[in-house]
Amino acid sequence: MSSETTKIPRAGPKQGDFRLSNDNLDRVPDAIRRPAYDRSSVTPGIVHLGIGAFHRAHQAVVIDDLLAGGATDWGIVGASLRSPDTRDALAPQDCLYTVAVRSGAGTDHRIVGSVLGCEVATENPGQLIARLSNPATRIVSLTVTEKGYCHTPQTGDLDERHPDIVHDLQNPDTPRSAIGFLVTALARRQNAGQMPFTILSCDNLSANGQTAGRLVTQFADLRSRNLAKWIEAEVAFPSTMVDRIVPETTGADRATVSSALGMTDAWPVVTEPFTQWIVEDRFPAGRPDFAAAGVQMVSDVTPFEHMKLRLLNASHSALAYLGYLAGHETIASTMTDHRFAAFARQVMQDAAPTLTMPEGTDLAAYSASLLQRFSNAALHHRTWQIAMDGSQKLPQRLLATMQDRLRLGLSIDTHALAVAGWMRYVTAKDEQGRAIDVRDPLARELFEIAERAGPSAERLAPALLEVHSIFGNLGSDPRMRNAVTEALTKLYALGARQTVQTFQPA
Ligand code: CS2
Repeated sequence: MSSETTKIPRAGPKQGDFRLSNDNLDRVPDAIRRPAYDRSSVTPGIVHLGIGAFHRAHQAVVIDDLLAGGATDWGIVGASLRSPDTRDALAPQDCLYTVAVRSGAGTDHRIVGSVLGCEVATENPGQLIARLSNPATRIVSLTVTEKGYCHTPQTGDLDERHPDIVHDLQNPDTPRSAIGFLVTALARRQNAGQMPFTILSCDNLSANGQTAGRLVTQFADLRSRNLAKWIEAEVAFPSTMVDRIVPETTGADRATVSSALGMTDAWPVVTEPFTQWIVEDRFPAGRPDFAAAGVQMVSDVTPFEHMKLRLLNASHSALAYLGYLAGHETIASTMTDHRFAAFARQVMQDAAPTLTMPEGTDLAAYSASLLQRFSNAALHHRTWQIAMDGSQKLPQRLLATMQDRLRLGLSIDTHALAVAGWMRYVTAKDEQGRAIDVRDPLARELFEIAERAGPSAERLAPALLEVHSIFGNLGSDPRMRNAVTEALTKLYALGARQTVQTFQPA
């Protein structure tokens, strides 16, 4: 998932004197697909919080298809919660941007027009609250990354001591967090006797809709019992499974896309051919005909969400930590070493017995397709990018599977090695002693634990396992302690490459 820490490359090529914009669309080469509708007749129906690369390569493309099919009251207004970079890049180009789909077969460019405007929450919180409170806004979708939910990852409950939550309780009209914005806008709607909007979480959390619902209600309850009750009764929080690999856009991407366009696109997105969106069908305030654009509408997304988190995201994180430690810059380069590919397959195989899937789901075929997607060398998906925010990702990607496997009496050695890779990574020193730029809300705390423990698996593994917000009770389970300590011992002794090479599943 794209993060708001992503920086837009500043200097870039100038393609003639032209910049992608409504006026210049007819100068784009004919082969490049562009909005097949009159953008001036589109009105916003969706506000999206966290308009990063992932949203622009996924949901906004679906909406672009629906607008072309005539659903013209479902345009998107995006908001960044912190950084002005996306707005600064998109505003001069009427929020048009290119989606570059890359694979071994080449690149397919498409210009997307579904984003009608882009706001920066911190600059004008009042404007965003007004937009959310406007009855025309019927869906508020979110990709604010795991840490954007201000919760304790292990329990899924609101972290009432989170600085943004503390701030938003005291300053309801100038919130900082997504939860703060949602609750203030919902309170306005309740006071005005209006219907609420539907909240559509598109982040990689388990039961993302339910989780968002719990957090919004818990926060509202801190403000007013009556508001919390109204939210419980009236607001829908459908869960969704979202899937598309979208690496952060680089300066080189911007240059190649601009050259294909013959004009500058300051902020294109680069992605893979695969895209999937599964959505629970609960939209009391209305919705576009998602299915017409290939979205799977279901009554319960849980099995698909677990499948994706435990197969795709789990093996992604495993490859990210261990691959980074072994000196691989990207996932595709890590996958060229067949031992890493075999390890990723094992992570998926070990997750399979913990999943209960609808009849007809072929987990082996799904896993094989994931391995292929990870090997897409046309994507420069950095291990460092995926390694970000591990403290927020581990519980739903790796630890839930370990808990289930322990319950089933199965070995947890494969996942223990992935967790040990994370532990070695958050020491902030790689195997050559070079600094690792660890990005994680708990980076400081984890680093201090690592400093106190020193480079000793016997000390480091139990110390990190005590971080309750990540590991909960699993951290004190002797089977967990033994498996992780053993894996970390090997990592220290042999290094990541060799440890993975000698890895034999039990
Ligand atoms: C990745 C995901 O950055 C990460 O943690 O595992 O963003 C992954 O690429 C997407 O979930 C794929 O759908």
